[in-house]
Amino acid sequence: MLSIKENAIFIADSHYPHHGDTFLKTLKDIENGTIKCPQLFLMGDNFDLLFGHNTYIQTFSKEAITLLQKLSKTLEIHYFEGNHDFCLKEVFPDMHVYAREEQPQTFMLGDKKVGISHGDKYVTGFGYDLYSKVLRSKTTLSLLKPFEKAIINDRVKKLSQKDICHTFHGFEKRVEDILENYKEVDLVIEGHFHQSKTVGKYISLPSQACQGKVAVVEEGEVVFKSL
Ligand SMILES: [Mn+2]
Repeated sequence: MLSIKENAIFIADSHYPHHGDTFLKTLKDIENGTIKCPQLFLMGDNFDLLFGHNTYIQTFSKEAITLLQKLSKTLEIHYFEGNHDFCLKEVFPDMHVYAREEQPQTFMLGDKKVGISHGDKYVTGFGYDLYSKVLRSKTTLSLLKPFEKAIINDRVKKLSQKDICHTFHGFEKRVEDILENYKEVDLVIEGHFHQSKTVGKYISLPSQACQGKVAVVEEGEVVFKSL
């Protein structure tokens, strides 16, 4: 089983480029050595809209994509696809990319078993499951082609105006339901909810877009911090 390394960084829900450019700045700092990390976890929704089988959508985030492709040649990067960024294996061939159906993955942190997922895998309902599957299929994305610029432009415009930072009332109850699916692990790390809080063994990562923070492993503990 793979291990989470000391000083590993978890970046979740950056929603780049519509909600700030901290994501790009962080990647540049990793490249130039200002930030040192042996292992990077991209926890999903790092891009506000990005998917494979389509070149037009990549033009919105070209610099960050190119930089990630370069970094992944020498840095161990694990990308847990989110609901805004998917079908990424062809975009990032040198990363470990986990599609929704391949999540969660289990890693070791010291002697603890850690379940890791973007956060939209469980307790979402049948409609969402079906929607996710259809949206993320190569066929659907290929069918979009004749209309792709109009559809993508419209989607991008709506997403860039969306208010994405909210307090999730009743979050503890949702966590309880999610944890029903994580009985075999000692710790769970997910993004998606933008809550930046820990509930029992459940770590809801900060959103880089909302709280401006990431998670870093320091002395074997997962801490939230601004870089
Ligand atoms: Mn999400």
